[in-house]
Amino acid sequence: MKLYYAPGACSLAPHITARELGIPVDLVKVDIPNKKTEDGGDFWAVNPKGYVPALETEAGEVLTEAGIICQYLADQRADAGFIAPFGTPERYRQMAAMNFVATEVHKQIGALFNPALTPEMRTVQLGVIERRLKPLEQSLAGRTYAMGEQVTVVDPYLYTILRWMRIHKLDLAKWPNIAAYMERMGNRAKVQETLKEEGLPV
Ligand SMILES: N[C@@H](CCC(=O)N[C@@H](CS)C(=O)NCC(=O)O)C(=O)O
Repeated sequence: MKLYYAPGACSLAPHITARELGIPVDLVKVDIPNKKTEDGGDFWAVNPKGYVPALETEAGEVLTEAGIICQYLADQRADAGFIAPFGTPERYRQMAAMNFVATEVHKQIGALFNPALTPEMRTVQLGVIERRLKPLEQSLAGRTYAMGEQVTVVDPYLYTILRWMRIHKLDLAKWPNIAAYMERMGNRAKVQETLKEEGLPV
């Protein structure tokens, strides 16, 4: 399988997922602004949406959307306990959490990367982020991982996006449960291996 990624981007989520599960993936780095793969290929031809991550499966199909790629990878190792079986209440809880990360955390924190963001819009956006982090902070109280005591498919995605808080200089001190969660995730051996592989600070 080939994972198209950019260091530190949301593609880090499926990359961590693959590592956690021992699934070998060939990494293909993408120059996002120029839509070129590292070997000079046209990334538009891989993903017409122009963004990472994209996963080319063994069957040659290209899957996109970070949360879906993470679930696809986890389903390849269904017996690892990283994802609940389809049709179970727990799977729907995990899917709801993945959707929350995708639409309410990823897209809201990701909006801060927009270079055209005015100071006024940044303030508005920070308010939205604050409202999304509040229930997250509450849900992490007394929990080791996003869904409970066991690490699941939700964690690589949540961790990847919350890592961006540091880039945007958003202080995690006011979110002690989130800060502790980030430390726990960051200390996982497979997470550290993945960060090193992408050339990111551990
Ligand atoms: N809906 C997509 C969004 C992916 C996304 O925003 N990727 C960013 C990096 S984190 C990117 O490649 N952006 C470049 C672009 O949109 O042109 C997903 O959930 O995977």
